[in-house]
Amino acid sequence: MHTFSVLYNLHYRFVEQKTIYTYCGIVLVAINPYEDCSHLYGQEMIQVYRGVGKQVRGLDPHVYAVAEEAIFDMSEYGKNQSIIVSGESGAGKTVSAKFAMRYFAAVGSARSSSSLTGIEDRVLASNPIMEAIGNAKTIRNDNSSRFGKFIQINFTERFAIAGAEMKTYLLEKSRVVFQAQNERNYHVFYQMCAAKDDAMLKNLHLEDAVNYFYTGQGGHGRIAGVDDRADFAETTKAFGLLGINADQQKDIFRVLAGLLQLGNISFASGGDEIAVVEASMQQGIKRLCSDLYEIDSTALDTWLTVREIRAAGDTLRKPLNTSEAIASRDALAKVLYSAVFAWIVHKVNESLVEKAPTPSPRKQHVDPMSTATPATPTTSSKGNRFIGVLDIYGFETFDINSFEQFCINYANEKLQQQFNQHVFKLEQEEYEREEIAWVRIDFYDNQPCIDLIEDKLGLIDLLDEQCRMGRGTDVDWLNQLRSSVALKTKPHFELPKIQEPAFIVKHFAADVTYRVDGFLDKNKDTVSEQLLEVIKKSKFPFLREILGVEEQTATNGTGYSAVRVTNDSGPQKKQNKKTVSCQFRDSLRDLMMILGSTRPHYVRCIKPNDQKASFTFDPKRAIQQLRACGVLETVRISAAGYPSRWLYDDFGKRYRVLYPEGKAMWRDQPKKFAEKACAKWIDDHSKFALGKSKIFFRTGQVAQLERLRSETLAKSALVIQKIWRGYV
Ligand code: AD9
Ligand code: MG
Repeated sequence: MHTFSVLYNLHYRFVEQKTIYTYCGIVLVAINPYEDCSHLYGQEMIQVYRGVGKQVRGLDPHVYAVAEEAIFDMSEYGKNQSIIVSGESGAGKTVSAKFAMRYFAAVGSARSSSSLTGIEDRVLASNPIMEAIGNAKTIRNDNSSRFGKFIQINFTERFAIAGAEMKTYLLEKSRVVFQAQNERNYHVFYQMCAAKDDAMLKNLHLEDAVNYFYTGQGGHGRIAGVDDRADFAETTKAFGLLGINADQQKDIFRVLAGLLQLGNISFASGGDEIAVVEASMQQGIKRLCSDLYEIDSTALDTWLTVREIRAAGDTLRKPLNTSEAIASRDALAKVLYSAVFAWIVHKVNESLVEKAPTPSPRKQHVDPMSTATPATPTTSSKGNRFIGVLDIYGFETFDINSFEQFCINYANEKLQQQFNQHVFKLEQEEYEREEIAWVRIDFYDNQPCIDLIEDKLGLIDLLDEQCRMGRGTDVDWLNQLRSSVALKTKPHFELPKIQEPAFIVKHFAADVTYRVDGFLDKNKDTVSEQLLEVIKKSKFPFLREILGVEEQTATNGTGYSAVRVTNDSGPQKKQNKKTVSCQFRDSLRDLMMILGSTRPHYVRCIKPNDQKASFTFDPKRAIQQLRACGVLETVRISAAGYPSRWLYDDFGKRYRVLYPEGKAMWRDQPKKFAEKACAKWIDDHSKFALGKSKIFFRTGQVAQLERLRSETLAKSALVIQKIWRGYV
């Protein structure tokens, strides 16, 4: 019954009224219009919501309303806030998150003094940069986020932006070397190729993107409606705004151009299945080694096709076959790309720390925090409050799903759980605190699925165990899953009916079949030590810098021997034993802790059809998402519980006209007043409940009281008019 009416309402508002936002319980539902709706987001729209505070729920639903509510709650309750945007791939999370950030930037700048140096612009400029290096076209979304992002915007006590800090989560590295049909590598590569004659890219010998193996696997590489060349200009402008100067930009592009060259190195079989670099590659290798990376080409040639093995104190050289050589080349490319990514994130963060203004006693008086801001990003800016905006990769399923989808969908499970706990637990606790009798609402608890993934002897544990055994293969791991007694009892784990190297996880959003090929390598994420060493000996300082070479020498002088580079959000660390999935589990745990310490506001994005058709609503697709993400349950909880509540004092003040018999009771005994007034007007006494400090109402009751209130006020106005006329 509720399902139908929710669906009907959303459909009506979306298709007939072209309204993309609707509140469902505490959640703002945003349906992707797939049409330019700039009129909804202009400066004048910001003005509509700005400063409205608590009453914002009375205005049209909007992502700006949610942002305004967060600012109000931050000031009213002195608590950190978060805006959690969720929904499947292509549903509109990144767009929503950007508008929330735009709102904060507008509000934050208006309240800050004019002497501040455009921190708001810098916060916004981080978006095109992160999209250039972390978003790509998939078959689900032309601008799909391939990393998770939590941006914490710090506010001063007067709600000026005091800086920001961005944390990123697990970038999809495999995309750097592989793209499925009709997909692309990260946007930045296509932007560079489209702008290859730009002065910034001179001497990089760039060609069209289709000419590179790393950018051409998915097809022609163009996206309808996207001008890569213009986007290149936007990316460089944003770099500039964030203090990454032209020389540094050139360095970044040089490393990326080198990656494209590297990817074009192919191998031939030189007999006995031993790989040799294709003879025709010499020109490309020369470019890469002398012009771009300034590395030793003989060493590169050698270590692309040979691996050093240490056994019992001896070192042996083992020639690689062609597929091993390709894997080795690709591993290097992935390491280099993530190093560039991490370096940029680090720089962006440096620039988002509000520089301490020239100390002036007056300024310090107004805002003591601004001078206390440390030089490097940190969460410990005491006294400041923050609003975090979370925009991660949405739940996704493709024809073939691998380790990346496993991690992405795991992250979405965690987020869904956070939502359940907040909505259902919080409501429950409020009723208990207020000692109100009510019936518990069952909700779909996804804890068992999370246990399956992250618990002891769960999927991640078993994967790690297999990775630790030197010779384990993907299929060995699958066999372990097949024979695991523990997994047999898990309702969220299944094996496919047809014998294929895959397993199925029944996620909250859908069942997903994961192919096991590549899981082990992607989880280990190792690169040939010798190959990396070749790069580290480069004469190109930036290349050494992103690989942390100089930093290492400067700090302790030891040789640098990292073989695993899995940290997306900071410079590389020395050998780190943790596997990718383990690190991801830890970082998700931290993220949940941060979110748990904030007051969350939820935006649920819905993808209304799979054709990207404008204002087109496919009820089947919508219902599936509404059901999966718990929106229907929040509506149910609103209907079965008491969605509206008033503190007795506030209730008395507003509705005193409804019980004039009580005289000053509304002020002196507000609880008694509420009881009397409601008993007088609401026939069904189960429609309201008296808590310890608040009165609670079922849906529709407050609207009814409001109607009565305005009628009574109108009547008394009429009486006054009559009396007045009687006098004259
Ligand atoms: V993913 O999980 O990162 O693959 P998102 O982030 O949920 O996904 P995104 O925000 O990138 O999806 O939206 C996809 C596309 O839908 C955008 O590029 C727009 O073309 C379109 N979109 C989404 N929201 C809006 C909107 N409010 N107004 C207009 C929108 N177009
Ligand atoms: Mg996105």
